[in-house]
Amino acid sequence: MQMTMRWFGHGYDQVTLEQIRQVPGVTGIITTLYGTLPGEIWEKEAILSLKDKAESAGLFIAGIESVNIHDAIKTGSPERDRYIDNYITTLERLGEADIHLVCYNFMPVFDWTRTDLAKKRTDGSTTMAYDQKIIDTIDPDAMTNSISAQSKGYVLAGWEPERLGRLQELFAMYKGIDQERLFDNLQYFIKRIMPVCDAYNINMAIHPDDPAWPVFGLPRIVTDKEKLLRVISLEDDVHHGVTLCTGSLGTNPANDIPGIIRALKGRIHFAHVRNLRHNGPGNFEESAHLSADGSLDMFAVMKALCDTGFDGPVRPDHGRAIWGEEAMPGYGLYDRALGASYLNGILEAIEKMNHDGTLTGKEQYASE
Ligand code: DNO
Repeated sequence: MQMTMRWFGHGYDQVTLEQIRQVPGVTGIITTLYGTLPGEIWEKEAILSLKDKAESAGLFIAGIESVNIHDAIKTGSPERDRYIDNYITTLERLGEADIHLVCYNFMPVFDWTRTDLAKKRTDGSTTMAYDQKIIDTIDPDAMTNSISAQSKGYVLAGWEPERLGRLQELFAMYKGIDQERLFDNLQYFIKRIMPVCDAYNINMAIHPDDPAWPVFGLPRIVTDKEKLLRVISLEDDVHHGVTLCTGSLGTNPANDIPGIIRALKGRIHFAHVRNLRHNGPGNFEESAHLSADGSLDMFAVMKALCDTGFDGPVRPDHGRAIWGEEAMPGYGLYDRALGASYLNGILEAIEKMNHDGTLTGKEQYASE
């Protein structure tokens, strides 16, 4: 497993590559060309310069998160082929630059959704939180305004101003798009891009929907084991895989994440590992990574990833804002560095348990 951290690029991220390089065990970054819009072809020079920046800092690009999907592709509108052609060109260029992992999502209109970006916790830290009761009383514009007001001037991933300025138009585009149409449109996209993924050995890793249920009546198709298995079955090609995001799937307490990991064996190409605390139905907050601070068993998650032979990039995911750090909500350095160290500790323990001949832990967790 390669321990990585997400980095948004110069001018977007307050964290530097030099800082990331000093987090123990972190060797790679997950990054993107943040300024590009969905549907644009990525410039070769820009990809190579991003790669060069990572390598000059002693790191490497372990994957791209994300090459975003244009809404014409998600809705299956007549222009989709043109945008898929563009996507294919971007994939070719990434492959030529020796980059072999691309994370993306197929969520309509909104990417991840929160109602509070700085909820105060009892230890004085702040964190991102979600309460369905609040969503039920507001409209999408009100939620967007509230997220923008709390973003501290940062452009949040998935909340790019270009999209948010077109909310009504986007909602109109998705009129009549139900779950089945979304599955069909995803399949069409995957079938068209797989030849280039095969040629360049690029793993595509679809990100689950966050939270794992429909928001504002928009359909969501990547929310639980059954749907993930359906997603995978859309194309029998190993390059068509999943980003296992514990924070997204974990929003629904009914999701057994180690069980999902085992069911997706061989098709998980990337892992986002973080914890969250369920406060009630449809109500959660992002906790520290430590199992005891949240509702997820992080040891069981890491163990399931190891047992199923996952050896791709993993990253700590969102962190709380701690120690007075001024940072993009969810993406400060300190708590994510603590998360990476904690996950590395779990990995060391698993490795040593497996190598000393006592596989007790493995048996115990596998049988659950
Ligand atoms: C939020 C992230 C998501 C994720 C995209 C993948 O912090 O987990 O924005 O990057 O959904 O396309």
